[in-house]
Amino acid sequence: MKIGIVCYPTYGGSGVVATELGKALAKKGHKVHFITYKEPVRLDGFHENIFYHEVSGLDYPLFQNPPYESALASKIVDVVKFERLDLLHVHYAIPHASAALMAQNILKEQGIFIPFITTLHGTDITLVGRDASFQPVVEYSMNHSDGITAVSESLKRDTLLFFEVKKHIEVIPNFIDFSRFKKTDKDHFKKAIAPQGEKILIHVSNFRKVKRVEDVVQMFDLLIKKIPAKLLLVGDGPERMSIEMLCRNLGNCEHVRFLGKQEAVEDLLAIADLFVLPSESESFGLAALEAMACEVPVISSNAGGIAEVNIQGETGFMSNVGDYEDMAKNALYILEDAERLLQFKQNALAQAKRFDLDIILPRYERYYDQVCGSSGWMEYNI
Ligand code: GMT
Repeated sequence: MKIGIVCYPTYGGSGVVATELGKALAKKGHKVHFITYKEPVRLDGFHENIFYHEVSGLDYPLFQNPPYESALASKIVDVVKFERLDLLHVHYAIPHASAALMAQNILKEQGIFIPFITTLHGTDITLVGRDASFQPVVEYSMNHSDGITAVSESLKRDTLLFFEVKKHIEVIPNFIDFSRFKKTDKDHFKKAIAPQGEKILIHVSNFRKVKRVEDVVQMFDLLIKKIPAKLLLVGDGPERMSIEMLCRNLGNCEHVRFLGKQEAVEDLLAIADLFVLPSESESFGLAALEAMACEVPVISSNAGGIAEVNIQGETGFMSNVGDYEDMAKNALYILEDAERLLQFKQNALAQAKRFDLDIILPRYERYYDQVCGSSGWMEYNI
């Protein structure tokens, strides 16, 4: 198939999933065309089946904000026509679903029919999308998508709660590529971070408010009063400064390392004993799944779809949002007993295997066939 993928090219989860999906589809022989405003961060190296089309709009003095959605729709029209795409797959509803719909309508008038699938990732529904400033457009473009997928049952429920969606929503969870995310021996690195054999906790996020990174620091502060430990904070974002201030106020800076944005997260996960994800809202928690694939148990909140990934008392523990005392208690329970920690690590890996790329990718392919077949648009496109 010739598939157009529209996504955010940044470090965010939706862009990562879209890029990894595109790469995997390309490996299986599909021609994949990425349509984004910048080359996606995970789109490294050359592949004969991968193509990249940059969206660039005019920066005209009249525009306070350049109208990206129009530029994107125009680019989609151009790529679909020139490359004769069979299907568009847009990740993150805002503004990708409405841009795809606009492009579809323009192309229809020219006798070209292109179905599009919208994949909902999380904040496009739970936080931003349901806001009155976007809600009608998101609802309309979902209802006019030829297919909709959500990354968890929880996100599907939220979508049906906040929007009047008349279409079926197919749940296809996030996936993990075990050729990249697996436990490797990084002992020299472990010794550098934790020279006295301290336990290593890790948090990876975009440091947005919704991630509640302050709870990571608070739970860690309680934990180090009981056992020696180090905390790695990976990523960057708007909350970074206030988190640094919190560490200073708590006086635990010497045990906390801010590592900023890191490309090879798997190397850091390789030395970690616990992953911490206390999010206020989380549709799936891809970062937690990546940790589990590297045999790292998870201490998390029970928000959104996290429960579909982290199994209570088996792969880690979940607490109510904001209850960092309970998170510290659970972390101590796992870490204080070596055998128990090993069992949790093994369970984490076993659970991650359920989300193996080799299992999830065919589900997308089947859904593509189903949507293209049932839209009746495939025949127009040949
Ligand atoms: O919040 C992020 O980390 C980025 C955000 C996005 O849409 O770019 O991630 C969302 O999509 C990921 C991939 O499907 C999910 O694993 C994350 O749980 C989800 N984030 C939230 O719901 C807050």
